[in-house]
Amino acid sequence: MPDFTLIYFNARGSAEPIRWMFTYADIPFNDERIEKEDWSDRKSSIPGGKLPVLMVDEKPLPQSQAIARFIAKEAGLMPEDNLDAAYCDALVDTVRDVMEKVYSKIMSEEDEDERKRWFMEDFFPYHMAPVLARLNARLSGREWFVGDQVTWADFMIAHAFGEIHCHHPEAFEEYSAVTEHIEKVRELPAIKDWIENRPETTH
Ligand SMILES: N[C@@H](CCC(=O)N[C@@H](CS)C(=O)NCC(=O)O)C(=O)O
Repeated sequence: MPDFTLIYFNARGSAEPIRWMFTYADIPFNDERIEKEDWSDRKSSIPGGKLPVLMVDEKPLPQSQAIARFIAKEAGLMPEDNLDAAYCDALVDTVRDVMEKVYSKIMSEEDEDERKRWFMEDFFPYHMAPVLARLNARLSGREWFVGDQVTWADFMIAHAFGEIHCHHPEAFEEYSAVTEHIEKVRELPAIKDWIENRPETTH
C-alpha cells in the first residue's frame, strides 16, 4: 500500500468524502490541513496551486474527482461492472453540477440576506429540487444508489447533500428517502466514528 497524504484546507469541502473513503476502508492516510493564513506561502509548492492534492508516495495527484475515483477503487467502493461504475460517475457528476452553484455563491461577496433569497427563490426550486426528486425516486425500494452495496456515489451524495441538509433541513421534507440515505451513510460505524472525532470546522 502506498503512503498517502491528503492535503487540503482545514475544512471539510471536497476533501471530506475522500477522508470518509480512506476511513471506511481503514486505509492509513495523513490528513494534512493547511490553515487559510498559511496558504499564500504554501500555494507555490502545491502542483497546480489548488487543493485538494493527494500525495501518493511523494507523487502529487490533483483534482478532487480524480482523487475520489482513485481512492474509491482502492477502498472497494467502485463497482466492478463498467455500467454500474458509469452510473456512479453520472450520479457524482449530477451532484457536482448542483454543488458548483453553491460553491460559487459561497465565494461571492454577497451578504447573508441575498444568499438566503438566492437559496429559496432560485437555487432550491430550479436546481436542487429537481435533482432531489430524481434521486429520491431512484432510491425507492433500494438501499444504495447503485447495485446492492454501498459505493463511492453514496459517499459523495451523502456528504454533499448532508452539508446542505444541515443548514436547510426543511428543504428536504419531501425527500425522505434521500434524507434517510444521508443518515445511513453517516451511521456506517467507521464514518460515524470519524464524524464524532474529526477536527471541528465551519465548512
Ligand atoms: N477542480 C478542482 C478545483 C480545485 C479548487 O478550486 N480548489 C480550491 C479549494 S476548494 C482552492 O484550492 N482554492 C485556493 C486557490 O485557488 O488559491 C478540484 O475539484 O479539485
